[in-house]
Amino acid sequence: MADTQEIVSVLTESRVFPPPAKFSQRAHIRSMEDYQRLWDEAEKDPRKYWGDRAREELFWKEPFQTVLDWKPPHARWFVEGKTNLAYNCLDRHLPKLKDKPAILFEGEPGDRRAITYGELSQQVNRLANGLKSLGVKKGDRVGIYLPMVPEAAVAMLACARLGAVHSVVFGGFSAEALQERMKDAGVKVLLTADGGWRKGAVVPLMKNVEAALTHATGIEKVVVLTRTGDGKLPEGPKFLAWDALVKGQSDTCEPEWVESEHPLFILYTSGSTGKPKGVLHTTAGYAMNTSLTTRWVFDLREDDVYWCTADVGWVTGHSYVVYGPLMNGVTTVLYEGAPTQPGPDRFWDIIERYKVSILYTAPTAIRAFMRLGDGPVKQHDLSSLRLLGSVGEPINPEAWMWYRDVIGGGRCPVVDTWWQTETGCIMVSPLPGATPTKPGSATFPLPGIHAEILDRDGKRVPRGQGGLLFVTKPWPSMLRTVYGDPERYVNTYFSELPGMYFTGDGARTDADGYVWLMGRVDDVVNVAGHRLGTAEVESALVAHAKVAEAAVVGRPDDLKGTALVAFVTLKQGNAPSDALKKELATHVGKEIGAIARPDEIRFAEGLPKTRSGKIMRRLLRDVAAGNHSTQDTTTLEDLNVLAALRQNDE
Ligand code: 6R9
Repeated sequence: MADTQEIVSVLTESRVFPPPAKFSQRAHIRSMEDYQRLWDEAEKDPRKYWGDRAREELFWKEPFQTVLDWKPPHARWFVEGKTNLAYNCLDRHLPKLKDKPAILFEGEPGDRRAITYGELSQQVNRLANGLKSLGVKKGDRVGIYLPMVPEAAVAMLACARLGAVHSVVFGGFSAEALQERMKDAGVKVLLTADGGWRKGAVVPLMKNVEAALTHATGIEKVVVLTRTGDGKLPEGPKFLAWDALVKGQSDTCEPEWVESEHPLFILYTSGSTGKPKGVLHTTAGYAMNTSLTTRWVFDLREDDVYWCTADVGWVTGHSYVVYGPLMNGVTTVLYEGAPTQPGPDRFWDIIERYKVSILYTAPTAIRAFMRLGDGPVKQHDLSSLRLLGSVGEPINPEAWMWYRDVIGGGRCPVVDTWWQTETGCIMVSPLPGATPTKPGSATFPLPGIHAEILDRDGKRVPRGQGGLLFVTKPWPSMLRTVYGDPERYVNTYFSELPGMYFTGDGARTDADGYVWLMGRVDDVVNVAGHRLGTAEVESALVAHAKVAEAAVVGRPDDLKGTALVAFVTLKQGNAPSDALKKELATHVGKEIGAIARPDEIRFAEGLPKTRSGKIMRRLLRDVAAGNHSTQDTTTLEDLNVLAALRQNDE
């Protein structure tokens, strides 16, 4: 839930920053009149609007006739068309951009590689041919568990070229999390590496893969890239070296021309209940929206050096590290490691050396840099920057101002972009040449995106009031289903108000109609920009032999946005201790990944419950935050439990 302090501070925010005139003059969208014109066009005839965009944005092997087939809540876009996303990212640029860097890579240890569009295209084709030789065909699922190295992009594009469906798992996830996802997606081939570099140490990807393979996963082959080790493979016929697979493969590969609605990828994300959901995106709608929003929101120009710091394991990495920039033919920076390795100025050093012009990062990172002070920033020349973006969680006005003033030198527009794994692309965001920005507001929905703030009855809430954020009309890059669980798609996203997509976020508009995001209204928390379901962490905790019951809630945190607090009751015969706290935290790390490790574990005799036995998380949120609850406790089964939890506080 939103931090109340945050809400107060954004409510009183009155600063407005119009786009710098020099920026607007050269921008794709130059004024609010231009924005309004596009908005009206999309509103008047959405099929014409999106159809035109799709024809402009993509190369079509076969044209579509039907822009949208909408049987709520199921959408099919650009129905008869055929295209290929790898072709759109690479081949169509080659006549002009063959020798232009597509990727500027920097490893954490300092190794560097520049890969041109020509070279990237060859690498993708070789790997695609290699995958074919392993029997990968259109529609097969391929797992990707790699560090942030160029091969991660190569792997995604090779899948897209073959019409295989990729499922990337963030390298920070554990063996258990990997195994669960691979099994759910029915992955046939897994592309991985021996390890990756993070904070000067090796992330043991291969070890995790081996552990995952001790369970049934259905994986037939594991292709291993050498990154950190000596190239020795684990024993067994499943394992194959990446180099050996691509060696001798042809560097041309005919793209598989797929239908618009052919699945492109499955990406697992946390929900309010149960296991992570496999969000499924299809080809053409996703590609079109991603390409368009990258150009408009980041106001891309041919000579931009664009750096999105997200990992390819998250949707931001899919849409705005790999597909969006490459579809637009710009140069994208890929950095493997931690932001402060080896020193607090690593990011600024990278920006200075590569002359990065657009930086897109998360509020958590910005707040962490803010804490380090202006010193590390001032050591570097950041004058190449012309635009700054933020994503992943609400950005507090103070961090926004620091970003603008200290990183952007006061001259770069800041775009705070709201979107989700499910939306595929940016939905609510300033257009930097047009929109006057306010620190902490994502401003307005993009043209054609009907993001609306409604109450539970579907009525639009008046300006100034809070409500739930819905998207009331379909858009091309919306998720199509939850992989393997079509009912969950309907229940999770379209049951609050039938036919309308529920985001899970609370939001309000101010007197000028600006949108202010207020955080999740469900049991999803955003820890350091990483999306987690409290239910997942709870189920990891109760899987521990000593734990009877667990409830996990978010607590506002200056740095991470939200910190995780776990309330745990123990099975009889087990005593609370600091050692056990450590053991439980490690256990969660093993079950899910380090990002899910609770920041605080509190042992309790009992958890507050309603008479029907539901844990009252809203009360626990107050206890965790140290607030005296003003909430209604009439349904609380045992008031003593609450009193005891509070006492533990003192
Ligand atoms: C892209 C991404 C989605 C959730 C979303 C919301 C939060 C993302 C935000 C933001 C406020 C922004 N979120 N961007 N909240 N302002 N600019 O992060 O996808 O990992 O699926 O998370 O993140 O709560 O619902 P994902």
